[in-house]
Amino acid sequence: MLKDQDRIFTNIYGMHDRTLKGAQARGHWDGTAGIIAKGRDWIVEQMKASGLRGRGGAGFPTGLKWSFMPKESDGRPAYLVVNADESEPGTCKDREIMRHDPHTLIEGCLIASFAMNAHACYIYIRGEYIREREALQAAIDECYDAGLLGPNAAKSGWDFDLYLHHGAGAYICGEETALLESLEGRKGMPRMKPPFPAGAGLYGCPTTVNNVESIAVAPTILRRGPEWFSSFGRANNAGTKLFAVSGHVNNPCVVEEAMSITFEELIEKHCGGIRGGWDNLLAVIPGGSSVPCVRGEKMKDAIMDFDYLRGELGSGLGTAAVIVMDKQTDIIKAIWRLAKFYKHESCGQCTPCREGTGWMMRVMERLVKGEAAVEEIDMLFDVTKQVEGHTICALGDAAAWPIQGLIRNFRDVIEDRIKIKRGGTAVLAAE
Ligand code: L3W
Ligand code: SF4
Repeated sequence: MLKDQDRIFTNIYGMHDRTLKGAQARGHWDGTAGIIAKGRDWIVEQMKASGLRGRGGAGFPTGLKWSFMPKESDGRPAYLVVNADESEPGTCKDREIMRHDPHTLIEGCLIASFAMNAHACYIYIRGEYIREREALQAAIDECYDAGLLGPNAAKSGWDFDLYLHHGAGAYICGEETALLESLEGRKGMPRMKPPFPAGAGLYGCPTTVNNVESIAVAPTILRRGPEWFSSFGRANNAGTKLFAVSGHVNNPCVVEEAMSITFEELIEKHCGGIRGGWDNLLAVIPGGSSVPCVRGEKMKDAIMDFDYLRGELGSGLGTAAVIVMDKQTDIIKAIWRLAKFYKHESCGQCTPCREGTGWMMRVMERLVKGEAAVEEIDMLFDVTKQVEGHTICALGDAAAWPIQGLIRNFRDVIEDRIKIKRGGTAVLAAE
């Protein structure tokens, strides 16, 4: 179990003073100018050496992403954009950072922006996060008053402005290019990639979009050293990580733990166990609603990191939003609810997603009631394969994967429901 002295987020439960004074007393904003004085290359190399992988879902190496930004300005300004549009079902870790530990994020914005030659940073916060917006804005205001933001920010010699922009409730605005469109004042519709934001992002300028947690951990990594950070977790899966555990555990919570902790340890140490005991565990979605669910019996010894969950279980760490479902759950209905969510949130600009999400949702609706033919299970799976990888952004994949996970892991449950509905015999489409 991670020791308290190794936790980056020292106020994740809001037990301490979240103001600048309190944050400084806990070690934040310590030696910020000294870190900046070491220069861009040093910062980027340290971040690469730490092994930090993006905490927003895709796990892209953070230092590498920062290195894509042009070293010298070509006349265009560079921007850092923080993706705080936390909307992935089950995900509520960034909320806790912004509510209770906002200075970790603000200090990270300054250092990361300097490393990427950006004098301005926008934090795009989920519209529904009203209290978090207030807490973050209050912290930003404090920093301006204290000279930590603005001209010669934190006496670093770097002029830096930080803006908070709030969304209006669209999940798709968490996709980085839709977020940029929205920030520019247009409808949040994803752009084709490439070009990636590092080449042409906000207002056509070099831009890096990073998740809140990725930026908020950077100052501590730079203060304590990349070796300290990479001493947690396994190779290629380094660091500490916020896990948001919800659903049928006795004590749902957000907790910072070492990456690669086992699922059993995570649940027993921090969540008071599974409701009704381990024998009552049906399924887990280990990384936010976009990754496939896994059968409960495969999860107990699972290693909670990118490579294990994807490589061994065909799922993913995603945002590390761990959704636990016990045997009282109607798993078909739970996945149908996600299908409904993705249909609702599809921006509609590409056909496989616009049409496919509705189609998948309608078949799922019938599977919930058992009003389908057994062959339709394979047909539904085929359709998910037509959607996956054939769309402009990852929402198409995100809509397809939970259904694939259901069919792979719970085909027996789907078939049984059809049989029961038809009076005990599986019905074929030809009948
Ligand atoms: C320059 C290249 N940059 C990749 C950058 C790219 C992006 C990052 C990752 O989707 C996933 C999605 C959700 N040159 C580059 C490059 N980049 N190649 O690296 O890119 P990508 O395309 O792998 O992922 P993505 O489009 O950012 C994110 C999944 O995460 N997810 C959760 C999402 C929800 C939230 C939330 O609520 N906070 O994030 C859960 O699984 O489905 O697959 O920056 O530009 N050659
Ligand atoms: Fe829009 Fe869906 Fe296409 Fe993404 S995949 S661009 S959400 S229609």
